[in-house]
Amino acid sequence: MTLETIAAVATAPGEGAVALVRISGPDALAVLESLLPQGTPTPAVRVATRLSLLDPVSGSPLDTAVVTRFAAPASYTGEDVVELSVHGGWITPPLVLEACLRAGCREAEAGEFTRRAYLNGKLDLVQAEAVADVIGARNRALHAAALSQVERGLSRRIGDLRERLVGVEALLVHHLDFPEEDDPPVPLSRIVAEAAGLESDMEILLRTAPEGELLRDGAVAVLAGAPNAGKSSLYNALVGEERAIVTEEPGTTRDALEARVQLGGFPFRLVDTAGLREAEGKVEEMGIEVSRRYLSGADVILFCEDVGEPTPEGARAFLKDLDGTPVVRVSTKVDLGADSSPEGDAAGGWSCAVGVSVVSGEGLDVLRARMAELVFGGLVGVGGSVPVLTRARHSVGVRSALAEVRSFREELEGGVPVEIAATRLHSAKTALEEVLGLVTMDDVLDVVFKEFCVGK
Ligand SMILES: Nc1nc2c(ncn2[C@@H]2O[C@H](COP(=O)(O)OP(=O)(O)OP(=O)(O)O)[C@@H](O)[C@H]2O)c(=O)[nH]1
Ligand SMILES: [Mg+2]
Repeated sequence: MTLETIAAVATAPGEGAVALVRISGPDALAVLESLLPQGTPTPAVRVATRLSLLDPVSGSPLDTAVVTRFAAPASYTGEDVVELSVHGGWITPPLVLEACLRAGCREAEAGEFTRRAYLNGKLDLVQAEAVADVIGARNRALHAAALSQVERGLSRRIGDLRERLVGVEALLVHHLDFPEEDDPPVPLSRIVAEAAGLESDMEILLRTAPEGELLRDGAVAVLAGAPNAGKSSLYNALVGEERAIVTEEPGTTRDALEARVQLGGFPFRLVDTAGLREAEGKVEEMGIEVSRRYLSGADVILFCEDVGEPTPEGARAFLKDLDGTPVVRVSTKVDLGADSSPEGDAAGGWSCAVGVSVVSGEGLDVLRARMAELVFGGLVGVGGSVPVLTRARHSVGVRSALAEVRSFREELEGGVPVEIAATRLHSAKTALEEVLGLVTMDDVLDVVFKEFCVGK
């Protein structure tokens, strides 16, 4: 339990109709009262009350606010909380905050309200992290996953896995209670089967991690192809503004350009690169080297080919070394009417083929949808209903729990004494508890709450 009372402006700075100043801690009500005119009745809990706020020292008017009080433990932080809805803008919110500080509280650190909520058992660690993602999300898919986490979707799933581990432990106890009997009440085979079931459910959850983590970082989509294939034009079309220089001269783009875009609701880092060919000069050579580096780190490649021009051998050669990365064959400039039917031409190592034109806009929606499917296929369509591991911290924990359960099962099958194998179950449980934050070190908390804004 913390004893300090904290305050912060919870809304973003700048002009706005309303701003929220939040106060939390044992002196929250006292701080409020020192801002009210003498004789103002104490506002009732959870009732929006319109009140005049005065400077606690000079008594000069600060603002007229709508005040809502929450009494511990029924508040966001679990402490006494006062929320002052004041006028927005550059002056009022900081002025009211300063008055609160003078009335005896200190300014909150980034994430401190949510940290207190976690420490007071209002949220587990997964939920607390998800609050930051709901606020910070710049794509709908991460927002949906985070919202489901705030609503305990992922916590429940991890909690269920933990419950089942406890269940296996209970079976073990029963098994150990009757060691001499030929036919103990719980046969080893049943315990092995339970453990195997747990393993496969953990694997299913872990399968969401690669895509879930990309929801936060954005998938790297690299535009590549021969010079003049129309890469920069497509880049501009997907970004929605003229970022890259487009000319009819081959070899226009030299440096790689990167932009964050949301395609089909999913986050991408779109990269335009120099056309791939035998370089004609030092600068171009360096540009091509950069292209190659981007290609090797890509989550998806858009290989652009001018529909009217055969791609030179040299340009495609760069793709050979990329095992496993999905490659979309993009036929560009289809408005020029060259006869080709790229659709469905998924043979020859391409993941799929799409024809596009930045002039007519043809094919751009199809391309966006294909990119989303290729990179985020497992998540497309699941919306917020399936729990998704969105952070390395989650997958590290679940993966280590899985490894422990697997070793436990293998040891049982290999004849290792049950009592010894059982320590694995305990470690697995601890790993899941760490994900939920049921057991945590302060340094983990520091990392989690560092990324918050002040006032949350
Ligand atoms: N008609 C038509 N012309 C296009 C289309 N896309 C690109 N172009 C033209 O093709 C030429 C090359 O386009 P860029 O986007 O610069 O091609 P690039 O692949 O980036 O070329 P480099 O940077 O030199 O490798 C320009 O003259 C564009 O106007 C299209 O969809 N339709
Ligand atoms: Mg270019």
